[in-house]
Amino acid sequence: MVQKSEKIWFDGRLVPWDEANVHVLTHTLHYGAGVFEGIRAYECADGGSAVFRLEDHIRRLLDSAHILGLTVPFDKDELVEACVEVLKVNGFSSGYLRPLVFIGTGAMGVHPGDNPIRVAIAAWQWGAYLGEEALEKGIRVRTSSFTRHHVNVMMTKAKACGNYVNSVLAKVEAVKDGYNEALMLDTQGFVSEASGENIFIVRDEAIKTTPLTSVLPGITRNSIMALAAELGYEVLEQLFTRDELYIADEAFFSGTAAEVTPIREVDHRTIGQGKAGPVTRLLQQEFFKIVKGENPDYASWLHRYEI
Ligand code: PPE
Repeated sequence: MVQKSEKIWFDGRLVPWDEANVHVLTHTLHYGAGVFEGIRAYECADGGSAVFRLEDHIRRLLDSAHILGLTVPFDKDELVEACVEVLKVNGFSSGYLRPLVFIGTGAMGVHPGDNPIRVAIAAWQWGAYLGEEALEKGIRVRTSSFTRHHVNVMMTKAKACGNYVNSVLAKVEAVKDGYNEALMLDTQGFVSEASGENIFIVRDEAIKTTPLTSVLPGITRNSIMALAAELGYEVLEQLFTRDELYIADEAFFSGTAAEVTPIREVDHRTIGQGKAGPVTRLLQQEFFKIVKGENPDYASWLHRYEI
C-alpha cells in the first residue's frame, strides 16, 4: 500500500490527500489518454536534498502531452516549482514524485471535446522498486508473451497512461510465473524494454542499449550512457536479440523507480556469473553518488531544495 502523505498538488493548489479525487466519468479513466512522470528526490550527503533531473522530467511530461495533443494549463517553471512544493509541504527530504496530466469530465465518447486538462502531482516514499535484494543480487526476468508497442500503434516517446496496459499485462504475467520483471521484444522481435525500465547489456567491456525506436527515452538510460562514456566505456545504441542478451557478461535495467537493477537470469539462462557484474556495480555505485550530490561534475542534474 502506498503510504499517505499530507498534501497533493491538484490544478494549482495543495489539497489534503483524501480530497484529491475525480469523478468516475473522467475521460482519461475510460480511454487512457493522459500522461505522467516518475521522478525521484534523494537525500544528499551534505544533509540537503535534490530532485534528480527535475527539469528534464518536466520537459518529457510536456513533450508527452504535446504528442497526445493535450494543452497543459501550466508551464515548465510552474510545474518544476509545484514538484518542489509537494516535497516540501509533505516534509519529504527524499521521495518519489508522480505528476499526472489527464482529461477531465464533460464530453464522453472517444473525442475528448473541450473537457478540461487537469494536472495532479503526488509524492510518496518509494524504496527499492524491485526490492533491496534486487539492487544487490540482481533479478530474474522472463521474455514476455506480450510484444512491446509498435511506433504507430502507441506513441512510444510519450509516457502515456494507456501505454501501460501493455506493461501491466506483461508484469502481472511475469510475477505470476515467479519472475521479478518482464522483458518485452519489439514488433520485429528485437529486445525492447521492460514493463517500466530500459535495458543495457555488457560484453567484453562494451555496453549496449536498445535504440529509442520502440522504447521510452529513459532519463536514467540517458544518465547511464553519459556516465559510462565518461568512465571510458564504449556505449552503443544498437538493436540486439534475446540470445545476445543470454550470452552477455552482464545485463541491467535502468529507470527512475528501478534505478540500476542488475539482471542475473533471463528465461532460465544465467547471465554472466549470475550476480551483479563489475561494470554494473561500478555504474550503479557512481549513479548513486551522482543522485546524492557526491559527484560535483554532475551538479547540474540536481535540483537542490531544503525542507
Ligand atoms: N521504460 C518504461 C516503459 C518506463 O515506464 C520507464 C520508467 C523507463 C523505461 C525508464 O525511464 P526513466 O525513469 O526516465 O529512466 N518507469 C517509471 C514508472 C514505474 C512504475 O511502476 O510506475 C519510473 O521508473 O518511475
